[in-house]
Amino acid sequence: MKKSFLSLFPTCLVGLLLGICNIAAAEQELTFDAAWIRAMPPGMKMTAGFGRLHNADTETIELTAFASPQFGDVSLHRTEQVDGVSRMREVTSLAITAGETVELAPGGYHLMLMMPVAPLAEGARVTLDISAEDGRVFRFELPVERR
Ligand SMILES: [Cu+2]
Repeated sequence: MKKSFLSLFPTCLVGLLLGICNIAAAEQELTFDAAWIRAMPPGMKMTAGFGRLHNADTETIELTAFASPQFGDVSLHRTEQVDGVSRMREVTSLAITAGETVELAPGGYHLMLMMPVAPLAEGARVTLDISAEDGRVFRFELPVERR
């Protein structure tokens, strides 16, 4: 019992070095809850991501850039109804006030992920970096799901 408890320490140190230990990712000021990426049908060159962005900080966080090593281009889009026609436009900056939650959902805000480096099967995970205007970068791991 005592031995297995102690053996956790070297394991976790290695985990931290490899970036797979959750301790380092705790207490982020920006959270992305219930986040997921839609699984792409074969041959599809773009997909969308959803979830709830929440500002747990005491000041406004202005999101200005989105990136993933698994996609050539990532941006934030918003679907709007214009004269009864649904269309998407890019949102280049999104300010989330302290304590505010912004929902990314089909028909509204969504991540637009284009030019996948490799096909992403259901169950894969996508690394997403969200940059703030003040230089902070928030990293998330999103599961690929078929819904
Ligand atoms: Cu879009």
